[in-house]
Amino acid sequence: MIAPLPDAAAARSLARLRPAVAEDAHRLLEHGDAVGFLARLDLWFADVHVPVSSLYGEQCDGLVGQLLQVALAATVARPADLRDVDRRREVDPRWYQHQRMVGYVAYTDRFAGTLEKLSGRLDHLAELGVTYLHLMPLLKPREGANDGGYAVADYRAVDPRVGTMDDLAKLAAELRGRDMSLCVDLVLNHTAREHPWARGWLAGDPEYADFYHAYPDRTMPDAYEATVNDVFPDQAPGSFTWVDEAGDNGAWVWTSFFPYQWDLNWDNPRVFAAVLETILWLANRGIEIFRLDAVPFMGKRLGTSCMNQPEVHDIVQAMHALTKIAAPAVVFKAEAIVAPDDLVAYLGGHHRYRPECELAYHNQLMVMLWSSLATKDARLAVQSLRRLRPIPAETSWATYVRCHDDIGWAVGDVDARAVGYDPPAHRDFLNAFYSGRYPMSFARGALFGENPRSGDARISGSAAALCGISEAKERGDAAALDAGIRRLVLLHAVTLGWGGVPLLYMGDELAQGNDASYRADPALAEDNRWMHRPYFDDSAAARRHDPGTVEGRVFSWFRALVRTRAGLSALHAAGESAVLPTDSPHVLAWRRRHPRSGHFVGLVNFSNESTTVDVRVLAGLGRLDTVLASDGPPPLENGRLRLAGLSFVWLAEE
Ligand code: OTU
Repeated sequence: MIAPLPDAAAARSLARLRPAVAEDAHRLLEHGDAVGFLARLDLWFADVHVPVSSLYGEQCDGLVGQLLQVALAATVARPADLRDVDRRREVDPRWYQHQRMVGYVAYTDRFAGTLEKLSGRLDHLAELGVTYLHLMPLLKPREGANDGGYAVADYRAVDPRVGTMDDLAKLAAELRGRDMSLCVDLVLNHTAREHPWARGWLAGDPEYADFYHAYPDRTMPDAYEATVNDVFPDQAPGSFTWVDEAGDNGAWVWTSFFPYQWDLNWDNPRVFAAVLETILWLANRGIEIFRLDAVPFMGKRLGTSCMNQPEVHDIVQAMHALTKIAAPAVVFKAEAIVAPDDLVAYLGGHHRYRPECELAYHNQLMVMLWSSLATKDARLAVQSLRRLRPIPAETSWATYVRCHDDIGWAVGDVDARAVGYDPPAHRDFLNAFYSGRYPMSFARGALFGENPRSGDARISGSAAALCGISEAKERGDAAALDAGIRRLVLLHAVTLGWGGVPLLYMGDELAQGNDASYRADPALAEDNRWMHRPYFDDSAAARRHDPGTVEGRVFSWFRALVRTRAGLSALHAAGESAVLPTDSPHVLAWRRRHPRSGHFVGLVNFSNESTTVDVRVLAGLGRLDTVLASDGPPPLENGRLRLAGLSFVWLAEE
């Protein structure tokens, strides 16, 4: 006998569950809202049922029914203004793909002091053309060291140092009034050890039984650690922490990150339900985009890296579908900083499309940009980006140059070898280069997370410091400063021209350098990622319109890139990006097209020297005009386009 298709099982489960849900929906919601809720239930049900049954067993009607009750309760509690956003997003469900989308990423305290004061910064964002504000972790963290807020002690309260939950809801409403969406971090992989779930688990409260992974002795931890990567080998070696109060005689608790961050046990359906309630509660405060932190770590399987396991995708798919049923305006962004072959799955790109996150960080593009800048050579970028699988048409990359984390050199061995690099040697070179140890390096970064056993390390440092701007300022070298600014602009010309949602990292629009002040704070001093998490520099911002200053030059380029991008329909995320092979090793060229647009072509030259490419690279792409370029339209010489050193060109079919 052939087993029935999972979708058939889902259809039968829906038939069983629907009448009761429909009755409740009509009782609790106004007619129109109930009709909408049930339509979404029908649309998304299989995307709930299939992953939930693979996670928690085929007999999951009871659990699914309970999760639907959570979704319905959240819809009932959803404020009227957010239901209006739902209606708008249901009419335009791909809103996050529009070329006008531009994100800005900031720490509330470092950007503005408090949530209340952040209102005063919205003009700055509007001036930049920002439509999406990602505020770094702001839910109430544990006291003391808290990994930049990624150790949450209470998901339903805001860090008192920046404000209250009411302040957050107020800010979200103000942002909506300006057509900006609020994005907030949601840490799903772990809670702080001070979180009530952890306290309840320690106290033996049956409600929280099995909320965390715990082992009485080293047998299982050792078995897992044989294949698990150490995330913070120097600051927090190992992936387990001995907790005296756990169980009868103490236990080893799974802590992938710092010892005070306890990994949740997602094998437990009550963890799933508790997190779902949390997400929907926060969505009802006005958060439109959830950045799902550290998702790859949520599934544990012996003998694997315990990253990117199939369970992770089941969890996120089910969570996503339930969120869509309750609060259709909400979208998910995956923070999965993983190898290129594992990345596309977070956007639902499996053997079949299974909706998962609408957005995911384009870590590979980011890494390739920095690698190309150091080598002045684009061949590795061309090789790896060409090999990346296309993403589902409903989804979108979040492109970025810098973020709050270190840069880990996710360079695929296959790709590195294909262009003649020895993979470990290339990673060593990048570390030496960006930490400024390499002779003649223009970079002023620092090594992060050095692993004495494997020799691996990553890089900290602000974009301006890594691009050579800081070093040029130190030496007072005007030509080097020019080059540094050109590098910073060139990198952003790629992220803003790639299609998808570009994320600008606070301070980069003003070329802010490293900030050493963290060293004076004992809770931060050990973690040099704080060097690239500066305070917003008001004096630098005051110079942003002065073309004679670094800030003025950088800021005006950022604005030009954003403004030009907003008018280019080829940059709508639903189109595809394809890397174009050129005959200059220094050039990265890519083409975009949307079914309703002409072509767009971007070209960047990573070399300080000018270079030429055969103009036939543009053959068949229509009549392309320069819409923005660092040095004006590229001259044509004997059938070759000349690109100035460290230049970018955006071409579009008018
Ligand atoms: C994330 O990063 C956050 O961005 C970090 O700031 C946190 O410290 C961490 O989670 C813990 O909450 O390993 O080096 O594939 O790369 O989740 C940073 C995803 C990290 C991981 C990522 C993690």
